[in-house]
Amino acid sequence: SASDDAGSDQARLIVVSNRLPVTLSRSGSEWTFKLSSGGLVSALSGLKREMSFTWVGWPGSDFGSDDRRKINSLLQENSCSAVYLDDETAELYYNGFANSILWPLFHYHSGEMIFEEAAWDAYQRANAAFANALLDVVKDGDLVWIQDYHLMLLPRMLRQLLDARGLRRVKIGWFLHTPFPSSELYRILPVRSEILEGVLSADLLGFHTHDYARHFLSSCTRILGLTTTTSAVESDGRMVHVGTFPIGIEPGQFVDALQTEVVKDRLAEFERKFEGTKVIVGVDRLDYIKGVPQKLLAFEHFLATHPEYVGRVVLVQVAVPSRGDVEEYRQLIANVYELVGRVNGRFGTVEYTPIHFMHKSVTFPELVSLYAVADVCLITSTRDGMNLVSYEYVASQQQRHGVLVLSEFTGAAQSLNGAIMINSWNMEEVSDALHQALSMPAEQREANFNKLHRYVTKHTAAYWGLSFIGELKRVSREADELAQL
Ligand code: GDG
Repeated sequence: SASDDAGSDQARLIVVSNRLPVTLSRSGSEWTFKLSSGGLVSALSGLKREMSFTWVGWPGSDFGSDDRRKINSLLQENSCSAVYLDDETAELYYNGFANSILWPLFHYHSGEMIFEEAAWDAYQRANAAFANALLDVVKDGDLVWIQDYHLMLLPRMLRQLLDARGLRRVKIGWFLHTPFPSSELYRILPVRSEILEGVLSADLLGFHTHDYARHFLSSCTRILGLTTTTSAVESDGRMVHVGTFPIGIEPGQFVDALQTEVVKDRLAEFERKFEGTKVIVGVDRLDYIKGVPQKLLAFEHFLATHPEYVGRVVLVQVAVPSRGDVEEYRQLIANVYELVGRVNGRFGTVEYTPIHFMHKSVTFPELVSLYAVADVCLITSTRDGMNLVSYEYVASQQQRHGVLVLSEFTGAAQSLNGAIMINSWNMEEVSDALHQALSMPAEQREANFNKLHRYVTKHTAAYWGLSFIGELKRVSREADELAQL
């Protein structure tokens, strides 16, 4: 199994991501350390229980050289190591290049992509800073697992530095959390070759779905003229392996939370509040890929075409603030506010508010209580690497066997058999799916839930991490054996 494979020897693992999963704060001269939450943190906390690793990333600020010394030792005690970037580089690399160029392009929003040379320069500087910082951490024979679109030049930059020092037994993996787009779209990127070549110095490249891997491979063929198979690219005389590793969640976190007093109390409150009313839940970072306007329009259409549901169903939408310093996100916020106001104005009464809209994040117990009370979870992403909200809803629905209505443009749609699949651009279809979900007989809900639940419980975050690391070790052993022939 993946787990035996990953645990079989004692290679050290180093995980690298843009942001360290920590919030550092100071009171007086004392620094304190708090683990922050988020998708990647949850995913890797599953892996952490199975194998230990050092986490390398940007700590969130430049800090001063005096503070850095204290921060570094605090981080070290917690198996973390910081890559410091000056504030201007950090801003331009993260917001300017990663979030304004690669993010829209990878999610098929090429219209939003504005290529700026200064942002590209900062992206190169930041990736180089990561490569240099890693040299202090990495020993020969280590496994380095690089995360996501922020660090696509890092495999190559790191490999060059390591080769120059004769550290030839370090193995590098890279995993993409977003979609990889069709080569027809990817090729519009001015630095398309540099980015592909950047990741091709890794030994193993991982994607959420077969389609993303396939798009990546055809970009390598069409743009770089490389020879590919369905699971490898030949680059610079080396085989670079390409695989599919769908991420998951830790379902136990949700099951355990449902047993706590806070969640039980809150759930009982919600049940009283929504008695006689069906609840549809939505949880999204307020990002244009999540299709929140499409969701609101479809809900409006549903109420307009099914008047018997007016007053009897609510949409509870959590919209977590995200990247508010990028222009496209500000426009999205204005658009969403207007739509919420319109639907509530059109169908609301003194007794009835159709959409409960929160533009803020909620606590974990609040989130679990909302998942648990909801009869339906509605996900309308127009593109989404995986979408973990769909998994989390299933993990919280042991009691109710609620219905998942899931956009076919999420990675999750490839795995979650048992959901009602929708094209989120088709308002009529989403509205029909809501009707079907709200009127589905209990036996069918249970049958669907069982299929979903089996998948979510087996394909956990730990399973994802161990599969990737197991495969990285396997392809490395294979390469070492070949080299000895
Ligand atoms: C990227 C890819 C891919 C949300 N609101 C609250 C809250 N959350 C948590 C959820 C979930 C996470 O945030 C969101 O994960 P998603 O996967 O749905 O979406 P992205 O943030 O866009 O993640 C995505 C993922 O990376 C992993 O590879 O699946 O496709 O875009 O865990 O629970 N948590 C709390 N309060 C909130 O208000 N506590």
